[in-house]
Amino acid sequence: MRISISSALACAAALAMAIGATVVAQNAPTPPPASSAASPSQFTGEATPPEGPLTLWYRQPAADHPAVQPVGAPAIAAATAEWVKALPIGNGRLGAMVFGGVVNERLQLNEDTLWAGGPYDPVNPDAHDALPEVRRLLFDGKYAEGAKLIADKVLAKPLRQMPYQTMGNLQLTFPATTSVENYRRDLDLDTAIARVEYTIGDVHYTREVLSSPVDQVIAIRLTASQPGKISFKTEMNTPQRATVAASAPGTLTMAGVNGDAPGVKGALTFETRVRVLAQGGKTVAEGSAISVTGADSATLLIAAATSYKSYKDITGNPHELNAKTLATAEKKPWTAIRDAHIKEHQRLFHRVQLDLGSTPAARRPTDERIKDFSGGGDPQLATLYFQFGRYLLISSSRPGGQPANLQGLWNESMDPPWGSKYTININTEMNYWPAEPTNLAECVDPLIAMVMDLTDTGARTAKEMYGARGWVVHHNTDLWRASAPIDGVGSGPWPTGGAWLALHLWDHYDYSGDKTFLAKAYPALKGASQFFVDTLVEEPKHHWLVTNPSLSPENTHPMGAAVVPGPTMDMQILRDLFTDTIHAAEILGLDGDLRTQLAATRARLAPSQIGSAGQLQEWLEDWDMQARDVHHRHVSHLFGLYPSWQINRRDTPELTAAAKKSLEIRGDQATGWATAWRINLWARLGDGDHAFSILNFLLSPQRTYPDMFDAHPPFQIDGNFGGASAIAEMLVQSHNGEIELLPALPKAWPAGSIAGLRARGGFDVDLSWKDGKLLSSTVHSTAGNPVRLRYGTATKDFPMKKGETITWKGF
Ligand code: FUC
Repeated sequence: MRISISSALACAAALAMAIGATVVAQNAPTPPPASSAASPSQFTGEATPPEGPLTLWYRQPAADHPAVQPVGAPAIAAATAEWVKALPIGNGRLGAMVFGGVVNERLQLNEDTLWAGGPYDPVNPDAHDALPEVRRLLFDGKYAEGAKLIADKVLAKPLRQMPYQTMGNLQLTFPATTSVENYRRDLDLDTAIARVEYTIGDVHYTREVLSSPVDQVIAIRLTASQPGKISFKTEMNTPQRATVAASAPGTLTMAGVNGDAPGVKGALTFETRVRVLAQGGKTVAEGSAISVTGADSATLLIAAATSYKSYKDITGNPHELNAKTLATAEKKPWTAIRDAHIKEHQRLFHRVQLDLGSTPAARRPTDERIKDFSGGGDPQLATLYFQFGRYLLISSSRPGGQPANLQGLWNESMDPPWGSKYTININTEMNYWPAEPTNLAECVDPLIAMVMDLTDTGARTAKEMYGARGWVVHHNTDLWRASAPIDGVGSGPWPTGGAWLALHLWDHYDYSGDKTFLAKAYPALKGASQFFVDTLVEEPKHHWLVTNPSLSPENTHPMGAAVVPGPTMDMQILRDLFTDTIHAAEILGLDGDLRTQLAATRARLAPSQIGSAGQLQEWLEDWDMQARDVHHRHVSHLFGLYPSWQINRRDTPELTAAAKKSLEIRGDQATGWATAWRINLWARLGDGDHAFSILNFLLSPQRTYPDMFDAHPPFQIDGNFGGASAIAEMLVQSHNGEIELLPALPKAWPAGSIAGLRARGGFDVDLSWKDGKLLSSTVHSTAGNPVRLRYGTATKDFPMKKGETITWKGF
């Protein structure tokens, strides 16, 4: 169903009338006021550091904090420079950035289905007939001509996908004050609660903010050390087309429609509703605000929803959903909401404990620690970074919600960088790299659900564009599961995004041994493989089977284009895809003929080749050293080394040496996610010190903002997830029935322990080390597979039963 903007606004107004409110404001699409306005001029005293070691904390509100700019990178906008000092909370679906102002508190709000546009299908109807000629041109080496034909006939219409958008802001205004004492704001990763506390005169104020996965609300609790001291005004604003209305005694409703994007009109409705529940004092709904004066304490509950039900069904009723959510939540006392939230968060968060050692530096404010991390002496900051990555995944990707996008869940813009979408030529996959090894398998559910949707929209694209069976997705997708090639000829015509995503289904099985899940996932693996059985073509020189057209993500080769037949990365992804599909079919006892066919096709894929500089070739031709940017951020051809295992130190030493050479040529420093990928790769090479030296760069102000968000200037969350994955990868690696203990331990972490990691084959792994040597490991089997443990050159085989636990000291 398509709704016009005017009729949607009329609906929103009618809705506001129906609940007894007056429509008083229709927000203009302007940015929210800076939260620094009317800040106290003096911050005195020194707040004590928080007790818990897994806490990010600061001595100033985000707006008063010294300005940040990532060093050695393009400048970011002033609003963004403030936003990356605010602290993220989320329940997988509802997110907020908490700024921690004393006079003006701002919560920038997100709901994970509030994207622009509506259901659409961008396949270019001319693509099918143009593709044979494109293939011929690329096989003939006429790359520029091939690129032009793709641009003219193959790329999607519209050319861009839909962006993820902000819902707006909740603003709380407290009485003006000139001076505060002992200010502190923090984010406790252990409880998933953001806190602000300070003293004005003889009154101590505390604010707690959480996003509950249990009650599906963002909840704010305001308390003071003396009765009658809580006074504030609550308002909302948004750059969306929306109305805000207050109704007595304490409800604020913002209702509207999502944004249009080129070629697709906004078709969703959304509503954000706030209940202000004050204890004592007076609550008044006036204009478009709720004011509370002289209360003892107050709780604010924020519910938000859109009409999105699925990528093809937008008939939800956000008003009814919010009313139901709030009716349940407001019956609960604050402590019940808080306790249930903490319990559910800790169910996931507590599964992994990491200790890399701690020094007095761990008591300092987080922003100061980031400035000094590369000086050494603060190993606990790496622990905090690791657990922050896990916290972000728990907060942005929970069953039933959308997968973590380029900014996870947090975005203040209507038009964020790269649309804050799902870029699947590295970024979305990287978001999920830490999920299985760091024991957050449930967090992968939204990704799996998205892949299932894509088997549907991607089947349409496979048929209409390529006349092929199965399903295909190119380098991006969005809320509407668009799957055609977008953006431009240097990035869009890459057909292997869906195949890479499908590998995550196999991984989900590999870490759990859950055959019921595998049976559900198998059709997606099979469909991904079938698409390539139908579309791979024989290249004329060696008669290898290759993708065509394709590209090595976003890298321009020396022939002046990016498009080519058979880039190395495609071949590596397909080798894994066919292997996993065959394996799954064997386990499930299905599709004997397909297994034989996939094995034969796999044998004819172009191999990974070693070039004249000793490097792993990125393309079929030995072009690497002539490429326009030999330090390019993508290291796509090293997919085989990480995340894949097809190139590894033991089975393929020559290719591993070539991958190392490529990595050396590319260099250590890149943008956020690309830096994180390099750390994972060096961990796979078994070089902990090199991995650690790059971690120093990732965890410096050059790539980490004060709130620990990753700088891909401005911000992209994949570097956080890739960094967390890399730390796990330095401590434990698992593949092919083998678990390697401390494969890349740096000298900087001589003693430590980790508990609760997961390994392939269905194992929980704990281990500790001292003086750089393994002390002991404990491995618990949850699937009953045998395992080989490896430490250095020592190995030992254990024929494990399900439920069995063994310990091994590495000799
Ligand atoms: C890929 C990367 C960019 C950016 C974008 C979202 O295109 O090459 O650096 O991360 O995704």
